[in-house]
This record gives sequence, structure tokens and C-alpha cells, in this order.
Amino acid sequence: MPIEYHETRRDVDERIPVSPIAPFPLVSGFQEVIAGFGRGSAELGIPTANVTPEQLPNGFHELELGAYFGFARLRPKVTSTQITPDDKFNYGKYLEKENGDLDVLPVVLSIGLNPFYGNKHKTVEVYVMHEFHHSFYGAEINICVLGFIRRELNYTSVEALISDIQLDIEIANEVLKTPEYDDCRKLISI
Ligand code: RBF
Ligand code: MG
Repeated sequence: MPIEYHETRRDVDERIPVSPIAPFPLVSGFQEVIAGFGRGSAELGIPTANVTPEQLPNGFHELELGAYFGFARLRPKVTSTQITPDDKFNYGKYLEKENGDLDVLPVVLSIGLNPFYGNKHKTVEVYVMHEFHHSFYGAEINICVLGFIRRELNYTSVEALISDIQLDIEIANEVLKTPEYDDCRKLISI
């Protein structure tokens, strides 16, 4: 049987198979949410949770730079540190179960050097498609990567970057709701 693919939207789009194909699914295990450059929320309106690339398991290091999609699940980090509401690092103390913050949530990821910003080192960042009421630096996140959307690009304007990320998000949502991908939630649900 030949492999079937979802339709592509842009020239740069990779063909996404109707079911995940190796090396996917790739599960990260719980990773600490570190501080990024702060541009995600401030400049793009697309806040991302960054993790340390070197801490990720093997399969992640071989991934091409670009945009990916999958699911992720957050959990607060157990700590004896006293946390006040003004602390930047709250270790996920204010994640709310009732708001669905601890559910398996759809994500898009950027693995890259962000040529638009000229980073020197590779970053791995996750945009979680969910409305949080608080930030969660220092919490832990388990990421399940399910497919490659497109390679990393440079842009001439921040608007062009934002509109491509928005299309990445649309593509991810469309594919993740199909049973073949939705079923992968269980890989990180407990
Ligand atoms: N930055 C780039 O310079 N080029 C890209 O192609 C690119 N793709 C992205 C795709 C997704 C799904 C996300 C969440 C981010 C992407 N970014 C890209 C990274 C963006 O520059 C970064 O999130 C901000 O600089 C905040 O660190
Ligand atoms: Mg970030």
C-alpha cells in the first residue's frame, strides 16, 4: 500500500503522512521549561516554552531544523522553594487543573537557529495551543513530536514570520484532530 499524505498548503510544506511515520512519534520525557529570549510573547504574541536541546533524547538531535507538531503535557515541578506570585520562575505552581492546563495539549514546535533573529545556538521551543492564565517557567513538559511541517526559514518581516507560524498552527490542528494522530495522546497521558 502506498503511503497517503495530507494536502500541503505552501511550497515549503513537507508532506505529512496520514499516520505518523518513523522517527515519529518521538517522546522527550519530562524536560524543564527554561527562560527563552522573551521575544515569543513580547514581539510575536506567540509565547513559547523553551527546553534545553542537549537534554533531549537521541532521536531529537537528528531532526532537521524547522517547524514540527505534536502533543505535550505539563506538570508542576516539586520544589521546597517558597514561590510568590511575582517570581518569574514559579515552577508551574499556578497551573490549573480546572483550566485544562495539565491535559495533553496540541503543540507546534520550533527546532532552530531562528535566522530571523540570528541566534547562535539551537533552540527547541514549544507553542502550546491552550489559554493559560499564568506563566510556568520551571515547570516540566513532556513533548510527543508527531511530524515535520516545514524547514526553518528566514523572513524579511516579523509579520511574515508570524503569518507562517499561524499557518503552522492551522496545519497542526487539522492533522492532530484526525484519529491517526489524536490516538497518540495516550503516549504521554500518564
Ligand atoms: N524563527 C525563524 O527565524 N524562522 C522560522 O522558520 C521559524 N519558525 C517557527 C515555527 C514555529 C512553529 C514557532 C513556534 C517558532 C518559529 N520561529 C521561527 C521562532 C521564532 O523566531 C521564536 O519563537 C521567537 O524568536 C521567540 O524565541
Ligand atoms: Mg520561548
